[in-house]
Amino acid sequence: MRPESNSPVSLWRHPLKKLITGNEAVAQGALRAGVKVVSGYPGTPSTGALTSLLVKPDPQRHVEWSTNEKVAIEIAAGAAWAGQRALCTMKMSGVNVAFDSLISVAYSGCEGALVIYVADDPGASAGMCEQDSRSYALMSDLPMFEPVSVADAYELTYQAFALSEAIKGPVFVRLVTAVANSYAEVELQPPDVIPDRDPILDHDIMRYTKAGSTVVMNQHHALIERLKLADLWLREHKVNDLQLANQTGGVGVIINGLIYAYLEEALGQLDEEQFSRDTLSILRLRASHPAPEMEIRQLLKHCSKVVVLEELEPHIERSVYVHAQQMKYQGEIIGKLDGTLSRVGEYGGAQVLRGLAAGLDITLPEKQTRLFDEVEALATDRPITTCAGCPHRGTYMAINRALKNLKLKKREVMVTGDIGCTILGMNPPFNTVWNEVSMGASVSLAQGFVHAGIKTPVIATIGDSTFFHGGMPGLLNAIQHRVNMTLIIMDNRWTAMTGMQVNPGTPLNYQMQNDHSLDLVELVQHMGIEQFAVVDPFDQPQTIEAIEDALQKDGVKVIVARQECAIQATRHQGIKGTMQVNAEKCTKCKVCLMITGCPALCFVDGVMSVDPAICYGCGLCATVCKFDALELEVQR
Ligand SMILES: Cc1ncc(C[n+]2csc(CCOP(=O)(O)OP(=O)(O)O)c2C)c(N)n1
Ligand code: SF4
Ligand code: SF4
Repeated sequence: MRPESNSPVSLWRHPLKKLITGNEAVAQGALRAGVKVVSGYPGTPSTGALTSLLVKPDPQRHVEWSTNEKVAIEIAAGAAWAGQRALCTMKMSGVNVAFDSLISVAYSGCEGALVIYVADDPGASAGMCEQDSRSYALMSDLPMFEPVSVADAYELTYQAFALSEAIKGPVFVRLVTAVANSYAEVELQPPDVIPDRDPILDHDIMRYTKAGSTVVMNQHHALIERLKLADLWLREHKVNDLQLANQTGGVGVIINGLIYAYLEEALGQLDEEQFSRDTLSILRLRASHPAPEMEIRQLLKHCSKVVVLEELEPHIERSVYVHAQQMKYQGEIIGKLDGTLSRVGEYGGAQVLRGLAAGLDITLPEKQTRLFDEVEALATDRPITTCAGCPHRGTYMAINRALKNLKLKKREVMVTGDIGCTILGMNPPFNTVWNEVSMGASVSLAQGFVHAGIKTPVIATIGDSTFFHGGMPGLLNAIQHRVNMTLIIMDNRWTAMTGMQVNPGTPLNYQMQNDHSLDLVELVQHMGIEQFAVVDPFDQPQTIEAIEDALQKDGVKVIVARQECAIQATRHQGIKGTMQVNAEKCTKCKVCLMITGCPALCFVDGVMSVDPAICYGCGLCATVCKFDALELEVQR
């Protein structure tokens, strides 16, 4: 890609070695490509890419956290339609949100560059579905790069911009958690200057609307043609690599993305007397879509067995079967569809080794596989808890107390949950929340439970960012259909779980320059709700009363439980204070610990104490001590 600008020349003229993460590598690749507009919504493991671009704002580049991924992709598409280079970032769940627009944008293509960075999470370390976003590349006929390493993420993001402009269509870059979060030293090239392009105003309704079947079908044809062009471009730029063994009739391995990094390790584990490296052919994919037809066919022609090594869904494997069928291939295809490998979980050396061993007819000693299985098992269970001083603790304590006061059993009252730190109300000691689906789903799920005929109160709980992202349409629906439910919006002013990004309700002094802050309370109370209250979850009597009140009334009731996230509040203002245990008054009943579950409370050797290093001074523990044994030393 060549600079086309007379904008200020960067002082950075020589390659620079830097230790960066995979996320930062995507950001650096985009900077190198002269990206002008960047939008995204936070989500582990993708968040770091956009965050790193916010560190040093450049007046020529617009970078923002958008309200949700659909908004983000529409912003990036608008910029790319106007001829600029745009990047949009999200985690895999975000593609589900963005896809309604993305498929339409894919049909229209773009004039500038549109690169979509998506981070998948095989192994579900971030706690959502093990979604394979390659399915979206297939569904939308968009090319997808799959970098193998941090350095590759840098290189291929840069290439993605070039490919997008070459074919005039959006391009995906997909990382997995292990690449997004790894660190490596990468040689960064001086960035291209941002092209000084006049924005295009293209009034082409045949391209940019879906008005009529002819329009849509023409766009569909064009989309398919762009994918063919992408195939040629990828071959021309040698993105994928086929190494055929000297002899025919051996084993061929097709391997994509990060797991290529495990190939050498796995080969090293095999007994060299049982196979010869010279008979092994390898097709290494750094772009899995479009699957490289020519190379796959060459490999099939050359080998009597083909092993397909890919995490999650057998996408490449299926396309190998299609080509094999068309070529009347007589050999064997080994992967997931024959049951050798699993569609579940992150792949490492173990799975690569299993696949290779099956292809090479080598029986692995049981010890070798068991060791890997044990490592996998170790990685499964991790308890999660809220921080000391978390305001959500106060909300869940108040819900539980209000139910008790109304003589309702917890098991009889449906409390729907949502994404974010708010979901931690599902865990002991609260055990309040029953379910979690997707951003905003708590509000509409609750309505389904009401319509199902539940006679006890139905409560929905949601965080502020999640409410802005996807909860608002659900609330509008509840208001329109006059559903008897209580919505509790836990407004901690930040998008906390993903690392404290701003959202529309974050106070003005933390928003980007020129941005606004929206008052969630103002917004919601004018929506036509039967009952509305704003409470401080650290004020237990006030919060309990508001919840009890709401649960006894009909209609849509909304309570905003507002108190800043303790982590952010500590950063900005320091802790509120430190709780002390008065040993003379403490009866060692442990009620404070059992009700709050606060990690700052410790009961060791028969003595209750508070860890001053993590206590925030929220005061919640003191509200449940009947003996006034907890005394707050105020510090602010
Ligand atoms: C579609 C989608 N996008 C992004 C995420 C990642 N994500 C998980 S929790 C969360 C933040 C929730 O923030 P908020 O609702 O304010 O609750 P808090 O964590 O602050 O309590 C986000 C963005 C996701 N799970 N799904
Ligand atoms: S990060 Fe903030 S909102 Fe999340 S658990 Fe900790 S205190 Fe609560
Ligand atoms: S005041 Fe009590 S509940 Fe609050 S952070 Fe300190 S120990 Fe935990």
